[in-house]
Amino acid sequence: MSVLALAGGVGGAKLANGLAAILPPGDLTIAVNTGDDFTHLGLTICPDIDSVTYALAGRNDVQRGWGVADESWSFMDALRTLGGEDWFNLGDRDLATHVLRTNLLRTASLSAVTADLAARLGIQQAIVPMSDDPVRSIIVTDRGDLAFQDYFVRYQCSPRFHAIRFEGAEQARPAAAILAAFDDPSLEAVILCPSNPILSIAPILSVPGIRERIVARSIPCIALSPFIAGQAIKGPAAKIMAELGLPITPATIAQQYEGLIDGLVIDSADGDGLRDHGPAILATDILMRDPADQQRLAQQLLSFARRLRPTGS
Ligand code: FO1
Repeated sequence: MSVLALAGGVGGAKLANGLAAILPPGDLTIAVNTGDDFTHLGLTICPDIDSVTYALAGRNDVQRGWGVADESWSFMDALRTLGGEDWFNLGDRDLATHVLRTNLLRTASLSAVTADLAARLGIQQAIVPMSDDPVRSIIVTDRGDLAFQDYFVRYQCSPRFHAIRFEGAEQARPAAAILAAFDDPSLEAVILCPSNPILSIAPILSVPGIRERIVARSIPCIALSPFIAGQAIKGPAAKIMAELGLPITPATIAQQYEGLIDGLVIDSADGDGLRDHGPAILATDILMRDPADQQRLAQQLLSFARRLRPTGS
């Protein structure tokens, strides 16, 4: 079964890892959010690409949720001593990725550099930025418009969330490998990973052509809820939904993806309240505690996809 997965940070990386474990490498394309990318200390940082890459390489820090395991922080210590900006943490091992990427980007596209770095780490699956053109997520808050990492890391998501906009999206084109995945007759499912729908998946869908291709498809599109029993599994999704006046329920996820998905995977703790309207529901244990959970969920997801017929067909 050939799959295109749209992924943001931690939740996306976990499911991508599960899918990578059960699908032949050539059958998985992971389209990754680059709205969080920014230039910091002269380096191009692509946090979601890094989360997916480190997870598939088995190098991710499971506790922290971002960066590399067995990390050391000499660079940050030295930077602090020199009075440099220290609100964004770059571990010593992680730093090598950003330095090499920044250097490679002088002569190659982000798609090519991402594929190159993944291959150097022994990854066979296609990890693809949503676009090679710059798209930047800007968070509209009660403290003004904030670049994504300022909102997320510098201010720890404490400003009140009003809206998000995607600078550069109108001019952006989907990365060639994403268009190729959509055009591949063997593509059997599009998966919206259990990433934050507003912060992580919406930027991918903002790239002209991606949403349209999902809507026009003749294959199932399935989303995974990032909520369990009224709580976000990780990150600020619950806080943001509350600030937007939206309940922390699968119905909110179904609403965010209205017109886009045929199926929604939710936690058993959330029941099946969507049975009578909206997408088909698979209720199961969606918490991915370890690689075994990731593979089980990926397997259940693919079986669900096989059973579904796309909207309108
Ligand atoms: N997240 C943090 O909460 N604090 C950090 O200092 C931080 C540093 C960092 C460095 C490299 C990288 O690839 C990711 C990093 N992240 C950090 C994670 C990142 O900001 C977010 O998890 C994503 O942008 C949201 O998906």
